[in-house]
Amino acid sequence: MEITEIVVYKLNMKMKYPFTTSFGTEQDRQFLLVEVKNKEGLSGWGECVTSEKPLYIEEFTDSSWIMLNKFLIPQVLNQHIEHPEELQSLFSMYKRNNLAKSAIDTAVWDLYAKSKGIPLAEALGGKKSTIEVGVSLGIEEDIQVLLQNIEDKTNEGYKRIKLKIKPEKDVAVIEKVREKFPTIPLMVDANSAYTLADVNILKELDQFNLMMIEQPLTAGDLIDHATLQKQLKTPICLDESIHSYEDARQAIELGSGKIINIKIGRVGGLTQAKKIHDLCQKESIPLWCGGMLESGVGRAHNIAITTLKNFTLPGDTAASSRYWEKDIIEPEVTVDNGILTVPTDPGIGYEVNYDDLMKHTIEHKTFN
Ligand code: OSB
Ligand code: MG
Repeated sequence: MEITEIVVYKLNMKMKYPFTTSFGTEQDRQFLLVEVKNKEGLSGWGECVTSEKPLYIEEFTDSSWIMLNKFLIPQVLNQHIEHPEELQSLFSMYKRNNLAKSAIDTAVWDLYAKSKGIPLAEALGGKKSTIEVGVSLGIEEDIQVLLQNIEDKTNEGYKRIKLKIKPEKDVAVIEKVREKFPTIPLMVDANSAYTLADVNILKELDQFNLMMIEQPLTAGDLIDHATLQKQLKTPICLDESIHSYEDARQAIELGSGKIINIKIGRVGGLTQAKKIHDLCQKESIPLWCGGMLESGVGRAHNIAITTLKNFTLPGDTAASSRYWEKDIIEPEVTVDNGILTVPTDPGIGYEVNYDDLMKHTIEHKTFN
């Protein structure tokens, strides 16, 4: 493949509903799309899953824009690339900035699969034709609203419900949820809102038969999570602590958790995601694919990686309509009774609707 042109798009896209986590509320998604084009006129698409502010992770949309423009795009433009794995060595001298790296990595994987005429899932080695999905629900001020959201999503057939928690919005909330829904597959996500001083609160969650507690402690921490896991019956799932293969290896060695949520962006792209997948499979650590409130482009990549064997737990890759009035891809991602059918067209298997893309684009830049 020779990448002859790259376009970066900065989008503002309003979600149907606000989404509240322990770190804040988001409704206006501001993120980037990267389009890589080859000589033959094929386009590969990737999403930079940043937000306007660095609240979940240190990167943010404007920082990634600079990272892409100044450092990453010059590394791949007009390069001859046989396989997307070659980006690892082209990017490795630049530290972190995984969300920006992932935007190009995923676009090049899409282009690669399209140039071979095969679905991205197949290019990655995925074998599943359907995947199971769950849904992540934000914190609500009013418990009745939360209970209604859970009921709606359960009725739609989602395979598990994930609830965001934070201090003061934890044990009492989950107690009410379990009263009404005693047996649904349920988990919680704290987004790093606790410390080891809160161990008694976290231990109280053990009574609710949760599938897991996602990222209770500081982003990046592995040591305190290992200490905490020894005191909890509920498995800990790591999100903000896993940025690389090395993080995953160390987390497994330390016993920092029993499950890993892989986000393609957070680990720097599909090549790293696949490498972490293979390690976790060998080490019997179950995986699921996390979400970043993506547009259809990022969602399509999440679907493709989830077809790998060790993604055994339902992920956060819900239907387009859970987030958007109208997604920017065609067809939109649909979920039927918690089951998502993996597309079979080449590459990501969805077409970007250029008119819809442009409706949400506030700035774009072409490199050639
Ligand atoms: O921690 O998994 C998270 C959304 C934004 C940032 C972090 C997280 C989330 C979600 C929503 O939980 C996942 C989704 O529905 O895309
Ligand atoms: Mg999370």
